[in-house]
Amino acid sequence: MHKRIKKLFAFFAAFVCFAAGTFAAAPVPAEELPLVPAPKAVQRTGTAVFKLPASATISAPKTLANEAAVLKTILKKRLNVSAAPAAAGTRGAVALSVSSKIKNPEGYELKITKSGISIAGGSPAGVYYGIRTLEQLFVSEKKNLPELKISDEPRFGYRGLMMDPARNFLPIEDVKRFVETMAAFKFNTLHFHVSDDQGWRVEIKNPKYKKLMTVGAQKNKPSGTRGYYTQKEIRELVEFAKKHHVEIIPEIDMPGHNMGAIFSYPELTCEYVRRVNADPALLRANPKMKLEIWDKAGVSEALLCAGKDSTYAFFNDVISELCKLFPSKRFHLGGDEAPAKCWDQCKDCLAFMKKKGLKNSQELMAYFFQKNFDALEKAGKTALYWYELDVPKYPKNAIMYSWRMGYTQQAIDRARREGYKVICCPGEYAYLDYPQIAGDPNHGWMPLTTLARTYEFDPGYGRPAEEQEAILGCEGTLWAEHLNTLDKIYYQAFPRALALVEAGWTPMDRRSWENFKVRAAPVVRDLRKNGVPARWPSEEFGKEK
Ligand code: TNX
Repeated sequence: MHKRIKKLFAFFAAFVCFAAGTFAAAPVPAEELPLVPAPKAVQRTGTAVFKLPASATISAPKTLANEAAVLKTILKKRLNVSAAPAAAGTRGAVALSVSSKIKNPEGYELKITKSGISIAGGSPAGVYYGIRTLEQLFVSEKKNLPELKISDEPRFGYRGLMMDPARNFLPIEDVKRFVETMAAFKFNTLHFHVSDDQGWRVEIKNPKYKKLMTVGAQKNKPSGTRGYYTQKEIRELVEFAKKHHVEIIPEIDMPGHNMGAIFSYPELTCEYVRRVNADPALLRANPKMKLEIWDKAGVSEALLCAGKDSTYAFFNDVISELCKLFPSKRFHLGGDEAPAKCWDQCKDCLAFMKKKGLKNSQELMAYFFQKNFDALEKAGKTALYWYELDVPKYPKNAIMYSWRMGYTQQAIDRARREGYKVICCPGEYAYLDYPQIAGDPNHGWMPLTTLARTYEFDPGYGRPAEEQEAILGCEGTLWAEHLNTLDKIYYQAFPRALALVEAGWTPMDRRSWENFKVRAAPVVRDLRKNGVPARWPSEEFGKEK
């Protein structure tokens, strides 16, 4: 009896070991591979693996030389695999191609079979995204790649992050690093906010505007830095970003948020603001009209004067240089938080309104937008704006960034009625400068925006397909009043930017918060191992292993 029990026990033990062994060897279910954003379709196609050799070959047409170089760098960095081009006419261990069968230019198909890896894209961008997906497989599977097929394409064509070196100047090298990090997760746009009350950050060569750099750029910058980007640096940034399929959209905010320019050239603001600054009593009553470069957060009440031709001439001069510098077809003209108090008191604005038959300062605002929109259009660009509810009319074909908490649905309705397009960056989901957990650097009034909250975001708001045609995509903002280093920016951005890009990339029926946590945890761990100080959300992911 005793013996029999022993035997039985041995049998059970053997069975448990066998079962456990099988379990350990079983491949990670396709749904749990650490891929963020989740691809549209992942399928296991067999049980074999393809083992990457220590030196691998890449075959790619000349048009994909950039993508082949990106892949080569990744192979070296991730797996210490050196890569060389495959001999002409032969297929490499990794084969890159563009396929006309893939209709979405950002779409791709990644196939791993026991004889090799192939990535076909709808365009070089699609191939790039296939490579970035493969890189995520390297993180978990190393050189042993399971047979599978991934067919993927983005839900929205616009997936952006916004950086704000106007508030705190960030050296160009840091911007480039950030661009590469965001591109790895399939963001395709950097919205670059380069002027505000805290500084003017981009070189203008026209000698008339020298003071933008010598005065407007000289605060809120790390000591020893210039405080603005030279045109050469911007060109290099644009080139670098292009290699990573990231478009840089510049923003010159106006008529508000522009003390960098106004303090350099006070004639750009209303005569009323200058009157206020010359009179201590008036200034005490209007402290936010003070002419000074700001070094704190807030909204200045000194606007560019909309009632003088010279302001429009300034705009034309500056914009014509910037349009050449930034090849993007889109140009952001700000338009947010512009209290029109100074326009209502300004002799020039009042006379101008009368002359043009404009009933009030909000009509003047619409006029100001339209005039600048037209000038940009002549340069072949579309103007983009932060959507404000009280602006009576925006230029037709403008693109609106919906940002105010709780107003995006309204912005979408208005866009559909009036023919605009919308990019969704609602404060309640997409403001990555807001604190992500109690105890985070909490900037007073800013609401808590957790990772789970950001994950809930559906930029299409569950609307029928035809209504979603007005929506171009989504963007996360990293306003930088309190972010003066790249590390702080990374901490705010990640992991929430992973949730956000999944909202922009992955179809809703492929998204699940529980599944996201499984996929994202190894990705965040990998970021942290590689020098990106993302926040580890232990309340969601558990203790970091
Ligand atoms: C509002 S969002 C602003 C920014 C601030 C931000 C702080 C927007 C269009 N304007 O100027 O930096 O709040 O979160």
